[in-house]
Amino acid sequence: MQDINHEKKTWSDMATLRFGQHIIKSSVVFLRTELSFALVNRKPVVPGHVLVCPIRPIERFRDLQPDELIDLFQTSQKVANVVEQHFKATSLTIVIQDGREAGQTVKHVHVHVLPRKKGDFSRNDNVYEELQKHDQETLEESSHWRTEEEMASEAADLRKYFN
Ligand code: AMW
Repeated sequence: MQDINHEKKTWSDMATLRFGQHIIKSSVVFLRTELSFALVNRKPVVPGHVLVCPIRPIERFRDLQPDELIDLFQTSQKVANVVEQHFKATSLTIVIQDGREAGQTVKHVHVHVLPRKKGDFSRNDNVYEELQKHDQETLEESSHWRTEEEMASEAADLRKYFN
């Protein structure tokens, strides 16, 4: 039988983090717990659009163990409060695209947290269309990504809320 606890411990001990196929630099990670981490987005749909992931690089929501699920949602709640405050928003969109047909492109469970403001989209639910579109392969050119410096600077600002 697979030793999930051993596997979780191994992942949480790792110095670098994986986000699906991506290796994530610690400079863009602003919160790390025993089982989860939060990073800034290279192509945010709105300012402050961040991602919260389990450390274990599992693909689907159903693959989360109960303690990973609890940690992921507790971490997402803390992160949501911080980005709402930091980006002077008044609401939040909190989304998981679970599987390819739901728009998931990175095969690693992640919670999208988006600070929302009055009038940020001409039609409120357009946010979902933007989420679906923003990282499609045809649009995924590195020229559209934020620079590492910009991402690291935002992560440093957000990290201060958790010290
Ligand atoms: W999915 O469409 O899989 O629900 O969302 C993937 C998200 O991850 C997108 O918001 C995309 O911009 C973001 N993203 C992809 N690769 C990276 C990366 N290397 N660093 C930061 N954000 C990333």
